[in-house]
Amino acid sequence: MIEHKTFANGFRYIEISNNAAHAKIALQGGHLFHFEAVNQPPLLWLSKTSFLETGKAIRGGVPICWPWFGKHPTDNTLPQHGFARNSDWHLLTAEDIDAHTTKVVLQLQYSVESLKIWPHAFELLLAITVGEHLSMALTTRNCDNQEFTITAALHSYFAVEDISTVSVSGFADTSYLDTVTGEEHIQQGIITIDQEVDRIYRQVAYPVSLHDQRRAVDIDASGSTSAVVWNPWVEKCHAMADMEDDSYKTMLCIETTNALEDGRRLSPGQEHTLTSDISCSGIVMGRVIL
Ligand code: TA6
Repeated sequence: MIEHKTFANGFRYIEISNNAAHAKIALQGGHLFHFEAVNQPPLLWLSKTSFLETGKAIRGGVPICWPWFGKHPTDNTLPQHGFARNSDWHLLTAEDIDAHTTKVVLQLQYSVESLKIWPHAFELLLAITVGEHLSMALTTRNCDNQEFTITAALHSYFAVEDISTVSVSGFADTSYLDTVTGEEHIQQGIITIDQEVDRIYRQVAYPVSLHDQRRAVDIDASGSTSAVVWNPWVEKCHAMADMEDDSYKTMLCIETTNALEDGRRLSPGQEHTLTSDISCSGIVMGRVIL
């Protein structure tokens, strides 16, 4: 079932329910802000104090960072993570493929406003498939007569039961830029989180997996050789208006990206698709299946 909903403040979203999962997608940002498979706890973390209002970025779910990831490379007055997450997307199609699978395609195209801050003609398509797995595919088309380069992220916030018990596998021996210290490192073994972590991993061999006490979340990707792992920890969390002080304990971002050297240069007419396919194993309502 696909329902079109609007909050009293005008914030519009699509609510999807099928036999496998339940999801909510805001038209602002093409932003998936809820995904919950049947008999599982929510996959995605959403801040209890997140804005769900026009013009304000949502804290949680899967923000689309595009056409630049992080700070703009040359102009600090431009918004962090680009403009796609705060733009109004157009719903192209929404269809139930079968009783367990629903597919939604959203579109963002260049406009007078976008050309003022990023002078390129483009089409961006986001396909979100809600089923036993969650699949997202972000396609960038160069509609310009000159080449352009993008960096991007499917900035996924995962819900975890207790950050102190979380481990992330799949990154061993991978090099990363620690953006907290500016240092380069090689990952030794699994990732655990006991301080602020903000890292861009290079040459990632997907799939990677997030484990907590109640489940394993497997993240596969294509069109990407990079990934970001982020937890703001105590002080940054406290400093953010749209996060509660102890929020860092129940979230971890593992982001499928085109970051650093993994940015993509597109010629006129060329397109690039970044995908993320996310599945869970090992749980039924909190019980680990052996
Ligand atoms: O992906 C990690 C990151 O770039 C962090 O540096 C952190 O600032 C985060 O994204 C959130 O960014 P935002 O602009 O949503 O506050």
